[in-house]
Amino acid sequence: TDFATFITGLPKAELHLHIEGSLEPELMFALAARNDVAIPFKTVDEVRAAYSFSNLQDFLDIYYAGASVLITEADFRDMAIAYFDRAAADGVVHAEIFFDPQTHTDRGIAFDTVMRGLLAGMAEAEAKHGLTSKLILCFLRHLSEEAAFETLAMAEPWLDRITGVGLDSSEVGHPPEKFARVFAAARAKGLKLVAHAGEEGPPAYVLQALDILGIDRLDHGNRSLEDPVLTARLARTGMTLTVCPLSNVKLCNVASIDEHPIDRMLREGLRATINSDDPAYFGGYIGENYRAAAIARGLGKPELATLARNSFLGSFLSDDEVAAHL
Ligand code: ES4
Ligand code: ZN
Repeated sequence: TDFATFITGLPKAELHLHIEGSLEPELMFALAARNDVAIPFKTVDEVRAAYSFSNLQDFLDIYYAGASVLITEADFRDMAIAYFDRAAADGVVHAEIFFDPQTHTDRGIAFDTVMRGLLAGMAEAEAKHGLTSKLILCFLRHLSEEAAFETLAMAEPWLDRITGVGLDSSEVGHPPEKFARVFAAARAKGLKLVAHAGEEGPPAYVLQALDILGIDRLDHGNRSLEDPVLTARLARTGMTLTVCPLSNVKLCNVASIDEHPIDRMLREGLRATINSDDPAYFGGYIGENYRAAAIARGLGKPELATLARNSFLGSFLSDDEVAAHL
């Protein structure tokens, strides 16, 4: 349709994408065979049937199991190229992608293997599609502060190729304040700071991410809407929210896409963006997230253009690079 063509044709940045969450079942099977890794599924259909979640932890258990097929540099490169090809087809011209090194280093995969593979995929995406990208290293919040510091130390030789650090995995019970010191250390190294907050956790976690971690960008942030003072502050300060509509539906953070608050976020003056989070698990890449949200919440072309514009304003590109995309 005309609407779908408009969305695809809108140049956009993707700011909330876990690269391990882009691993499609077909590639998971291919890598399992290539590496002789056992997975608890016989067919691709069986895998997809298992992708029914009632909360974040349900999903995370399957997501970490899926990542076990990633062994070699070529595996990380192939996964990244598959994502960038798909993103480019949806009109993504810039992507700031999360990776979870602890998911791999804890299985005995070298940090350098992960980096070399992802960087090879990123270079290929730029050559093939003109799609630029940046890396954001996420600490797993269900693990310790000490483990996060060890991960930051492993990243040290690569810091010129890592734009920022983030915080993901199980939110409730692992508040941002647990990572205050490692975020301060990352800031001192010149890294940008982002954190998942207000996905399942309360508005108080968003406040901690702002006031204790000092984040530059807020991942999800949905539950901020429960606190009018916080909402007004996020709007006033121009904080970018990386919202993921289909993720919110699949993880039961909203009852259905028809009740997604993306339009309310825009009306409240929040700098909201639309992103895919873990597209292989949540049923759609960024274009499908724009389409589903637009149809469900009656977003028109001006709102869609605002969302795409917000994605560049909220990116970690330089002011000149942002201006070139607007
Ligand atoms: C994630 Cl949706 C989501 N939330 C928290 N952590 C994650 N890791 C991958 N996807
Ligand atoms: Zn996420």
